Amino acid sequence: KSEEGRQVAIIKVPFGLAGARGGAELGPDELITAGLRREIARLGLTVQREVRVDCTNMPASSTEKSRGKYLSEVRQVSERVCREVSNAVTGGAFPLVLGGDHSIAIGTLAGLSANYSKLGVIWFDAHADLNTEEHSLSGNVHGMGLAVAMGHSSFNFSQIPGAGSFIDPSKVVYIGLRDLDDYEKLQIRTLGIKSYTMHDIDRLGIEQVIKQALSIVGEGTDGIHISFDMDCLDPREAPGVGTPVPGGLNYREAHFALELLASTNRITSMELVEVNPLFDQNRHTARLGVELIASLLGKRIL
Ligand code: B3U
Ligand code: MN
Ligand code: MN
Repeated sequence: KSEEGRQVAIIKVPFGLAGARGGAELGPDELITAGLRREIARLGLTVQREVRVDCTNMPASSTEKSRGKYLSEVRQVSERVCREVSNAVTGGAFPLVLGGDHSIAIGTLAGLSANYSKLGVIWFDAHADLNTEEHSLSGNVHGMGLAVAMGHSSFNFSQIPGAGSFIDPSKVVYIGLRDLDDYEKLQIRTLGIKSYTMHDIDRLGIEQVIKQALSIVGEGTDGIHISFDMDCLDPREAPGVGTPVPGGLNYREAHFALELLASTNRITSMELVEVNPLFDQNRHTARLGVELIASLLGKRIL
């Protein structure tokens, strides 16, 4: 794939009902205001389209009995995100999905799985997002996205119109974990999901972590998706998130990680989620989000 003329599809998903506290629905506009389109233009890339997924006027289904909060809203948004992501891929553009809380990954992964028969996923997050409605202690669906996409939830991923097959746990790698529920720890072991916790990053260094991660998601896959939850970063770097957890990635680790990924020319999509302007200062977190997207899209220092 040549850098020349690469097309990007910006897919904004202003949805925040599935997070722990409101505000993530303001994320996409905040990222645009922070200069995302200018950064993309500077890289010589073209924005093929910018779409805003409608996240309003969704009547909740009254009959549904579930411990997952706002599950029917998440379902509707997932269907719309799936459609837009799928359209972007078939239209030859790089899908760049802007959240929104992390539940929007359900739709992103549905749309990608329709187009890639074997998708690799690198999940940057303080959390594993591996809860199910039955096991979640919070009921917040943003903590369940990967479980849904792997088919471990009663939220039926395959019922999303256009969705492909479930995400294969052996092709998922976590980076930045440091806040896990007991059930999630058990699931990571049972499913054998490769995890680079903050402990591993301290021990190996971020370069080694990325190299190892790439050897896993890069082998036998026809696409690699980066799901980037801004709370993977240390709250000192990114205060504007819904659920900050101390001890995260620092500025240089995050940029270096995404630069290394970009240099492989193998990344086929990205989503950046959980920017929450209500807890930010001076748009700091959104600006960092824009910078990190630029690194993943190929921005270099020299
Ligand atoms: N694991 C907890 C906390 C959490 C997950 N994702 C975020 N927070 N952002 C839960 O609610 O499932
Ligand atoms: Mn997350
Ligand atoms: Mn998180």
